[in-house]
Amino acid sequence: MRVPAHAWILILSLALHPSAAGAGVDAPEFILQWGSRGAANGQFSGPHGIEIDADGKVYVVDTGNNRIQVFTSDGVFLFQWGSFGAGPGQFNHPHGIGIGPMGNVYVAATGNNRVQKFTSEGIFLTTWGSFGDGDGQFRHNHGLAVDDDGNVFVADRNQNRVQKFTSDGLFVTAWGVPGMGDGEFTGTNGVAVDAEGNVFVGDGSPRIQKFTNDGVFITSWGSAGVGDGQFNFPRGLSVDHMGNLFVADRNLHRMQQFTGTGVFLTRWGTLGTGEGQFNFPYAVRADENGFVFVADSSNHRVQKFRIANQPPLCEAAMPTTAILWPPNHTFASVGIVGVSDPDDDALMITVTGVMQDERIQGAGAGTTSPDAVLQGSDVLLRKERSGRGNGRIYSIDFIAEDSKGGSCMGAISVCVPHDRKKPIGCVDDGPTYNSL
Ligand SMILES: [Ca+2]
Ligand SMILES: [Ca+2]
Repeated sequence: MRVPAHAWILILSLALHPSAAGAGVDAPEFILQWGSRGAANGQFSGPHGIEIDADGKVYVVDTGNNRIQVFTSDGVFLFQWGSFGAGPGQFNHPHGIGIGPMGNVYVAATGNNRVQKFTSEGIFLTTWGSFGDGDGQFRHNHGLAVDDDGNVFVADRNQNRVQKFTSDGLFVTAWGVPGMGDGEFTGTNGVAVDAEGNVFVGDGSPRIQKFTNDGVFITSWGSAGVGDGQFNFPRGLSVDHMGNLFVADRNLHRMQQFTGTGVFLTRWGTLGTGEGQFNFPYAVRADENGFVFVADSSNHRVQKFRIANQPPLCEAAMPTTAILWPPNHTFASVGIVGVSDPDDDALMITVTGVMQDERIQGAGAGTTSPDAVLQGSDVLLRKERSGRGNGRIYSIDFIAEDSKGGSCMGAISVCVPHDRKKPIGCVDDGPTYNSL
């Protein structure tokens, strides 16, 4: 069989294309802000912690006012609790906050070296911790994070360690000694846990360290400086549901976004009071809806950002059936798989056109027509080819759209081979004829 130079053969063993690697993304976009300096509802005095619950409510640690304020996702004040002191529900310089899988709220207070556990409405449940060096004691606890199993991780700053507790405050383990090596700390500050239970820690050195759920060192990245992936006091950490790590790079007044393995993705922010500017941002939290909230401490406000949408990826698209057989002139329904979205958005796929490399109703190809029928995300293709040809190729164009305006266009090919001789395939003579 003579093969035209431009032709290619579609073999059964179709290889998956590697999906495009995310070499950088757009910076999140500013959505809104709330807060000003003061002690009234919706005002702040140097907020050092922030957390989002499963309903999207925003819990802000209003450090200077020794209270927790709760807002809607758009900054409407809902309720608050707390005052200065050492009693149940009172605080002394609270910093870290985390919300467990059952909705319970944990707050680490530096001044009295304890963690308090509350209901989602702020009703006191229990407390643990005191000043000291033992298990479950603290020397200025800062960041706090809760994993999906309810374990509570506390950055025990002046002991240069992270302590892990059960959801009720029973000591599980601790790790860290002073130093700059792997698994060593110069004052632990920010802590975050991803969906797999990996623990990320920021300390006084310009780096992020990643550990297993029990504190085994995995990797670290970062160096001193102002470039991408460099830090000057990475104070606040948060992992979103896609595994992106957000870092509040406090002394550089900016946010940085990484993959869970430390690949730099983007950064935003400079010193200032404008939208998207920061003044010592202490904490950052990403929710499950693509929003990022920052406790912009010295601006006494919260800023809300939306993570930039990434369009779907069509490159790895494949037909649900690549070879149609036998050629009995009936229709076969073919769908499209392999289209993905970096944000995990739901996708709508629409087949937009079908072309083929053999004439419609050609000699020996039967007298049926049309040869394809569009059916939304699927297409009906006629199992048919010319008896004197080299196999029929259907070229199917489609568009994939996410719910945020992102889209990609792609094409797949389906073959009706001339015969069953190995290798089974088709010679593509070009998408010349409209199958519809
Ligand atoms: Ca998307
Ligand atoms: Ca052909």
